Amino acid sequence: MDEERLTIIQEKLCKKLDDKRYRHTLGVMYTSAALAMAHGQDVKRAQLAGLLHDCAKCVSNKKKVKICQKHEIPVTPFEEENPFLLHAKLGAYYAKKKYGVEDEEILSAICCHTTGKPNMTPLEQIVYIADYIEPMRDTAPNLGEIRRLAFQDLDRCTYKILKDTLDYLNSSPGKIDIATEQTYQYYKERIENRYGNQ
Ligand code: DGI
Ligand code: FE
Ligand code: FE
Repeated sequence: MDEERLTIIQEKLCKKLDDKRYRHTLGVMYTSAALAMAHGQDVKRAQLAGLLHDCAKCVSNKKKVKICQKHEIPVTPFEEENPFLLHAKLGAYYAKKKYGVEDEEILSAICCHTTGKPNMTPLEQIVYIADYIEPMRDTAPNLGEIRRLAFQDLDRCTYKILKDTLDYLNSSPGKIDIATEQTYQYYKERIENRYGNQ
């Protein structure tokens, strides 16, 4: 993958996303690259995954469901009720079909970037984390601590983000996707097994 390919994709995305989303996208791209450097991962692949993670974000919710059904992308009843969640799955589909990405790990990083999933690869964790900490983000609690953790320990950082996301979502009942809950439980156990109960 070369710089030219990244530039071509950026130009295309700039037209598909609103201005704020595009700037967030660039933030996630560079933050993914920085995290890849810190954790000995492939910088260009992290950059490409970060760049494309929200490529389906600016499709209307109604269309998201329709397009998924049309292309036989499975939609759970929870996703049908909360269709914004589908931008991740649909994003992976677009990355493949519209942006020519064939790297399965990049596609899966895009696919799970909103809820996470148990036992993510370092690349998947990097995109999940970069989405939460990129410089334009400023409302989440504990951002300072989470940003520092991101460069030190991917598992502990993933766990902290999931914990804070669940705390935030728990204020509105019936809002938690099973995937988010399962991911949280997985990383909770992983951290406990590593460090003992804390
Ligand atoms: O697309 P972005 O806004 O950049 O970020 P994202 O794809 O991570 O989506 C962020 C939102 O997703 C955030 O407000 C928390 C929400 N989210 C994550 N897991 C769940 C969830 N929302 C619901 N309703 N249920 C979940 O399980
Ligand atoms: Fe997203
Ligand atoms: Fe995002």
